[in-house]
Amino acid sequence: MTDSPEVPAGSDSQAGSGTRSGFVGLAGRPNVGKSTLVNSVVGAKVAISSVRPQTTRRAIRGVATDLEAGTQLVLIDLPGVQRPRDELTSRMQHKVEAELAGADVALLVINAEEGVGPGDRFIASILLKAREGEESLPIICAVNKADRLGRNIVPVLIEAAALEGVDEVFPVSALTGEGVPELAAHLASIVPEGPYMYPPEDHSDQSRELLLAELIRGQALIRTRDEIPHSVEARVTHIYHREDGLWMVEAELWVETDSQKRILIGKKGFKIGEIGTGARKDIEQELGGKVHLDLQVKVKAKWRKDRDMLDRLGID
Ligand SMILES: Nc1nc2c(ncn2[C@@H]2O[C@H](COP(=O)(O)OP(=O)(O)OP(=O)(O)O)[C@@H](O)[C@H]2O)c(=O)[nH]1
Ligand SMILES: [Mg+2]
Repeated sequence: MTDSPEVPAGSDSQAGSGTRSGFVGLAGRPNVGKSTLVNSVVGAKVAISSVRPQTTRRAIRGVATDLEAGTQLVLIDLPGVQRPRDELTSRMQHKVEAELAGADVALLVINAEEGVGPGDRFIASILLKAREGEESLPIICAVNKADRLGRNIVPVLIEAAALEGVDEVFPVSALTGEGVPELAAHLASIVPEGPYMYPPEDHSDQSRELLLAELIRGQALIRTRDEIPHSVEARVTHIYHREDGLWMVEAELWVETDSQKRILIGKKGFKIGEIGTGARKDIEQELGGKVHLDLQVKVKAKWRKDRDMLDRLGID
């Protein structure tokens, strides 16, 4: 996606003269805070985050445009990388490699609290491999969760800078926003010159159905434990804006077994009620109006291993 440097910026008829715009692929172990960082740079909840590893399943693009500076970052929030275990995990990993191959900048995210470990080195090596195909791919490292360490972060910054291929290191806290503007400004300064790739008012490339489904899945993730979070998928089947202004949203939550379904529904429907209420609030925020959410729990045995199902869910 990197434009050839010989082409002068804005040389086509598009508005874009003097602007910079590019794709930033985020790579990192599960749970280091990639999605939280994307939301922080974008300034809106475009990607769900949770304490569960492997929260992100699809590559989601968050768009951050600074009209004053004339820059647009398209942040690709990727699933956390780890050894493939099943069809879902292995698809997620392939997605990461494919997206990185097309990125203008790779952003390696590390958890400051845990320091640089073998998993981070493995991912750094994937980035180096991606760079082989694209000579100029800069590799920037964000050492996240800086709020947890204070000044003790310095040794981690040094370890990160020593990783092969890493060009620059930034301490950040995606949660408090500390260090994020500096990181974003640096990224904006190194993406290629060229016109914006998304309308400046956009925050995300996801369809409304997908974004709302993710908000529902996010609530299911934070309110369940053990094997449930990995087995849950959400789908929005219908969105309808009634004349009286009420949004009607119909959605399904999928699990793989009857016992998971019982857990998700809970005693007297308590759990699903809690998930529904939380999701409704998130959806109201997103749609900017009152919402009626109709949420059904369904058993779809082995959906995570079913290629057709993964295709239909857009996890490719
Ligand atoms: N203290 C602190 N917690 C953070 C920070 N950034 C993220 N977190 C927390 O870390 C957890 C994981 O965040 P996510 O953004 O879901 O992580 P991720 O890297 O996208 O995870 P996967 O999608 O599973 O790969 C959540 O509980 C976040 O609230 C940070 O800067 N400081
Ligand atoms: Mg994530």
